[in-house]
Amino acid sequence: AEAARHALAELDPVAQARSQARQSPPPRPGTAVVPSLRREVSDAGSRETLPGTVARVEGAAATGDAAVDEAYDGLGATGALFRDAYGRVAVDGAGGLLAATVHYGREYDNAFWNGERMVCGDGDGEIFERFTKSVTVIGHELAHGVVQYTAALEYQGQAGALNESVSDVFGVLVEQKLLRQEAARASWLVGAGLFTDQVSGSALRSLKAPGTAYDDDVLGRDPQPATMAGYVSTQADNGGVHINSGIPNHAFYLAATTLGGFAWERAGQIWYDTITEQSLPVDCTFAGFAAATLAAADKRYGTASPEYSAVTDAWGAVGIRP
Ligand code: ASN
Ligand code: ZN
Repeated sequence: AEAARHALAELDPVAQARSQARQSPPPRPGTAVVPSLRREVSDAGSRETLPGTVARVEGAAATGDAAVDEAYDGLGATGALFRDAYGRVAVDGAGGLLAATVHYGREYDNAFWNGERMVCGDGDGEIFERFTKSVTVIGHELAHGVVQYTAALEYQGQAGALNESVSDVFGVLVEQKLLRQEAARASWLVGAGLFTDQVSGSALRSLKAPGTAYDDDVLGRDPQPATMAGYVSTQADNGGVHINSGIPNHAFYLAATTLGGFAWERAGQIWYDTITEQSLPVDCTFAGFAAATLAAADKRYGTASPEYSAVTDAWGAVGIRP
């Protein structure tokens, strides 16, 4: 946690922009300028009313409220991934606000994207700690926003599981880039550190080993399958969107670890190209998404590339034929 906090401070895009401004001469006319991110964190004061009261805006000093400051740093790390790896400025891709509300509700055991902002509860202290503790969760919620503005996958069935999976993928990539972790060294966990020590579990989900993130008396066992052999047909959870997401999650993990190096660079680029350039139908199936990742890999790297092979093999390994 200390290392992550240090890394967050180091990679703070505002601090980076300021130090670059000090070190380098002003850009000549016609030179591209990297647009800066605009963050805004509000405080719901334990009510369930949004957006709440603005607590910290871009460039303002830390407040001392851990949830506010963690949200601010997590918005920065997420904004930095999308901008610096993929050239996307903010969630809307047009330099809009990166917005969050914290201290939502009383003992609220979740975080979500409401169509405009990330919203985080403080947790009940029995099962969950505050949700801002996990930068992967912050990345996950904001990635729901990116999907809303791009592929707009409906939140139902396989398309919903893809929506969830894309959020998990970019959630873990936010952390991996922040910590500059190579694929082979990363935890591939979403929501590590959210459970209290009363829960038997390490995280909400694992892309490396879906189905193993927790096994607890109260919560039960992590229900995620890693392959189509374990696909769960259910009406619950919008048709199992948080369950079957394990399958495309694991395909991403396999592609990224086969390629090696930094997962946000080639595997992440292919997934980003897929949601932004492949005109996915809103009711996209797993097979349709797999085919689109291959089309994206072909477009950027060609069919003879290691990238194309790694993605092909990854979908095969989880039992999906594009
Ligand atoms: N934390 C959940 C998610 O972002 C909330 C939800 O189910 N909408 O997927
Ligand atoms: Zn989600």
